[in-house]
Amino acid sequence: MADLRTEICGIELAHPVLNGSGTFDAIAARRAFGDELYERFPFSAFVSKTITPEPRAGNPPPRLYETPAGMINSIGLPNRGLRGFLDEDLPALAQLPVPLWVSVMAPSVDGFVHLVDGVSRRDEVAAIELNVSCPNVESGLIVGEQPAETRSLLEALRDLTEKPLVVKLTPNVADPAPVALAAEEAGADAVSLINTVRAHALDPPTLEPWLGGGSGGLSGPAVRALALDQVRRVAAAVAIPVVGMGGIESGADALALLAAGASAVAVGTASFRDPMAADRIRSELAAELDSRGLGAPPTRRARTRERHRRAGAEAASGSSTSS
Ligand code: RRO
Repeated sequence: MADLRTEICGIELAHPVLNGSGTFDAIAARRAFGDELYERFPFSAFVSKTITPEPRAGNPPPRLYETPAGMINSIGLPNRGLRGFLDEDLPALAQLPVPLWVSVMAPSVDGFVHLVDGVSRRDEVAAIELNVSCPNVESGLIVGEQPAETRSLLEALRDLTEKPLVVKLTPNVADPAPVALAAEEAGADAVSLINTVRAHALDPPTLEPWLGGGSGGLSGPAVRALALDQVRRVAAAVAIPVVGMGGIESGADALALLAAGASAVAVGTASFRDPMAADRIRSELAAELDSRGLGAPPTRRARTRERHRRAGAEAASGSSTSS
C-alpha cells in the first residue's frame, strides 16, 4: 500500500488530505457522531473556519445556491470573534486528533496583527492561515489581489510568530503566481488555493439576487479545472509548499493536484454532501498510487529531479529537441 505520510511546514501529517477552511464544522460533527469521528477523522490536519477580530453574525439567508456541478456560498464569516474563539471554540478544536490550523481574516493590517498575536500564543495551534480575500478598508483594495498589499501584510506579520503562516490565495485574479511569490518573498511558509470564484445567482421569478448577501463564491467540480491551472502556475513559481483545492471529489482529482505541484490537498464542497468524503478520497488516492506502481504521492522535488535526469539523458544522446 502506498505510504501517504507527508510533512508540510515541519508539521507531520498522516496523509495529504486536509479540509478547506469553513467547509466542515468539527465541533457540530463531534456532537453528531461522538468519539467515532475521532477514531476515523477524515482529515490529516484541521483548518478552522475563518475568524475575525470581532464577532460577526454573517450574511442574511439564503446563503447557498446550487449550480450545475457546483455551489455558490455567501456565508459572510459568522464567527465569535477572537476572544470567543479562544475561550469557546479552541478548547474543543484542540481535542481533535490532528494538528490544528487557524484561519484568520481582518479588514486592516492592524486587525490581522491582533489576530496573529492572539492565536500564535496558543500551543494548541500548529499553523495560521491568512485569508487574504477580504476587502482592505484602509486602501480600498482586496489584499490578496495585489502582490504589493500581500507583501506588506506578510512583512507586518512575519516577526510576530514562529508558527507557520499559510496564505490562502484568491482565484479572482488573472494569475495568482505573482501574489504567491510576493507572499513567499515576505516570509510565508506555504500558500493554499483556491478560495471560491466570485459568482452570482438570480431568483428566476423575480430576477432579483438570490443570495441574501448579494453575490457569493463558487466551489465544487465546476471550478476544478481552474484550480488545477492556478495550482500549477503557483507551484511553478514558488519553492514553498502549496496546498491545492478546488472541486476535489475523488482520489484521481486529488492526485491531479498533487501532480500539478501541490504538497497536500484540501476537500471542501464534497464534505457538504458526505462528511466522510475526505476519508474515501484518501483511500482512493492510495489505490490510484498503487495502481500506478507509485509508493508515495509525486513530489515537486522528485519531478524536478526526473525532468533534469531526462534532459541530461536526452542531451547525452543528442536527442534533445531544444538543441
Ligand atoms: O464566510 C464566507 O462567506 C466565505 C469565506 Br470567509 C471564504 O474565505 N470563502 C468563501 O467562499 N466564503
